[in-house]
Amino acid sequence: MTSLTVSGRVAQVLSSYVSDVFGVMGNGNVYFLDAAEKQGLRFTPVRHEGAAIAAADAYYRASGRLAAGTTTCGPGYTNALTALAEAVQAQIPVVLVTGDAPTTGARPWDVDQAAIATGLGAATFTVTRDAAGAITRQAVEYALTRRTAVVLAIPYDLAALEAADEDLPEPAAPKVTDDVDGGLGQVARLLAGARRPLILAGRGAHLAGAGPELRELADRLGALTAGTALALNLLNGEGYLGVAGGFGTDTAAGLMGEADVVLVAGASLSPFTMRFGHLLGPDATVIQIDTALQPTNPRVDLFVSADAKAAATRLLSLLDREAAVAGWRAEASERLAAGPGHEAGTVETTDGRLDPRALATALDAVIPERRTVVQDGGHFIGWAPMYWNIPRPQDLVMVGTAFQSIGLGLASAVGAARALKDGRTVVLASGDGGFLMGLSDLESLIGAARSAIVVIYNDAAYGAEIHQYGSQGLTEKPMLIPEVDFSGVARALGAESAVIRSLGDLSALQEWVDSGAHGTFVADCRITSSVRAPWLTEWMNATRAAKAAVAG
Ligand SMILES: Cc1ncc(C[n+]2csc(CCOP(=O)(O)OP(=O)(O)O)c2C)c(N)n1
Repeated sequence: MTSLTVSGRVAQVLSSYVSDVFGVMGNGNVYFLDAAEKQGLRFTPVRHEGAAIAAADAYYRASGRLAAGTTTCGPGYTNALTALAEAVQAQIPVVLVTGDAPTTGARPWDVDQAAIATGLGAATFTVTRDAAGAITRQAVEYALTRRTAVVLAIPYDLAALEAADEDLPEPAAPKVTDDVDGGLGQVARLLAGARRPLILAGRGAHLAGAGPELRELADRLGALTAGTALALNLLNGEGYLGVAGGFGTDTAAGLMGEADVVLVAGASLSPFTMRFGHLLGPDATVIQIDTALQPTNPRVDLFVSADAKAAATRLLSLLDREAAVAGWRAEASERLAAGPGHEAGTVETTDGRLDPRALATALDAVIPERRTVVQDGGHFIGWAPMYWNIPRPQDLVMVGTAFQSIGLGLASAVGAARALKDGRTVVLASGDGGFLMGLSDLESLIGAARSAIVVIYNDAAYGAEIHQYGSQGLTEKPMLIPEVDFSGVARALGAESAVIRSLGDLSALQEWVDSGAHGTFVADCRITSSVRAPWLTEWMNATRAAKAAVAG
């Protein structure tokens, strides 16, 4: 190896795994950024460190490729923490390259960064002069194999020192484990005996690339299929019921509730997926296949710890004869056709502002079909999965939902924009509250995106909170936001924009799309807060029931 600084060695090893780095510079990472440029890594500046890891996280979710975030030590590092927690909780591999206290001891302003990371569940790998390359590789491999966020710390006094020569062996080929069998024989027998089988896929199935095998399995069994929001349309095709949980229709949920054997692949069965306990019938046999070591929901009757793709492949060989049940899919398609879809919404609302459901439907027709949808968090979060055509699971990126954070949407849009290679448009959906929280990175998005649309569901409020707490009589003053002219802000930063007060106002966006959809367009949509999303109603009912149970 040629002579390199410690930062240079880190960048060199990192460049064999990643091509993109997001972050903000400072004295703790300036040498790393210089070295990263020399190694040919592409740096996308963000304007707040809160965006560094969120962008890298969204980059991974949109493309399946690893990216890095970088911050200076101390305040730069602490600014990045919310997104770091989200990546840990959502099991997204990501690397945060950060400066850290000198090896000679902490300065008065240093904080214990490794201890903070531990509190979030992230491991810290601190590089040394002798083994900067090996430690970098170890950190990246750890993030990839354990699907988690790691911190790669460069002590302040080592950053610019020459690194020792290192002979770095090639990374070991991933071990192929054959952890099928045993339980899977029983799974195959249960599936073969099912009269109303359902296969429910989650993000684990998507990440494992198990879509085709699970789809084939469903066809062989005559099963219905569904997905969590993070595996949207993974099992699309005959018998597909849509999203399991609050973003789905009641008709589809009714059918899921009648399944007698449910194969859950790579889904954790969160309360949202389970409709707070109401999704599956009480007598259904629930089989879970997951890389977790234990079942993740008490409803699981049979658990197999395995990769979803390997398990589905094995199940196909165990169920090699055509065993499709008769009638179940036909009944489902009849009921789906007859049952109500999602509420269309109205044109006239009591306060004269837009009905978000009618707006979402109209937007679906205007935004380009080749789209990657990125979402912030808030009450609006269901409108896109319910009303927009989002063809593949990786086209719906929701950074923040695992940790239940708002404010990471703009940052995520930056990451998704950098990840896309195929001319897609990034469409960010955000509330006004979350958008204001991440506002500094509107500038980053405008700089980074080849084609981006920002839809702000602007109800001049923290809408989710109005629905949950204002409706109980709690003071609404902290829940209100003055009506911000986002269109003006967006133009000042270099985007195109329009205020959308009526569906007719969408013509401005349509014209922008027709003229090539280049750059960033911000649609500041003035919506009513008088419409409550069904998923929130469900959540509020569940919360109320849980409180009543505690109160006895
Ligand atoms: C970082 C963070 N701060 C506060 C909250 C609490 N919170 C949850 S939803 C919400 C309101 C979001 O408002 P907005 O972005 O306008 O979307 P809306 O709910 O109006 O659709 C708030 C404040 C949170 N989840 N995360």
